[in-house]
Amino acid sequence: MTIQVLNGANLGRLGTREPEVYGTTTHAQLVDLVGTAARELGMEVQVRQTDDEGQLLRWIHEATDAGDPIVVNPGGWTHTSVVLHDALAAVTAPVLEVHISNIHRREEFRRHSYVSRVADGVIAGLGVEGYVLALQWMSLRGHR
Ligand code: DHK
Repeated sequence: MTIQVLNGANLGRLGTREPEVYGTTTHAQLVDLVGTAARELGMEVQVRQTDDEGQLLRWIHEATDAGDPIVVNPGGWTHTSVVLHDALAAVTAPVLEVHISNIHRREEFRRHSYVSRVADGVIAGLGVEGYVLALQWMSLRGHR
């Protein structure tokens, strides 16, 4: 079993994109952070990012077929994508939704998530450490 950490639109721009909102950790550093945490927890993890919504759907379909748990930060698709909701609705393994920023403290349009309805839990506002916390929860629940 591999935990699939899937990052969506604009998350490849971490580090330089609105650092006051998303911090200064780059996506490459996030991959290292998550990889280190996974090793410490004895888990297999794969971290990927895409700006192509179809690609994100295909990765979700692959994870669904493999029975892999998913940690997903869809970026802006969180607030817009019925197709993302529908893909995640078919996942039987755990799904955690992660946001680096606290989406409830920001613009009104970020308050609604199509993903939360089909996620087991949501972590928002805890920075990139939210991904590590998501892995810890997976580990506590025995998903590794
Ligand atoms: C990332 C984005 O790109 C935004 O579109 C979301 C999320 C919030 C985050 O906080 O990680 O609204």
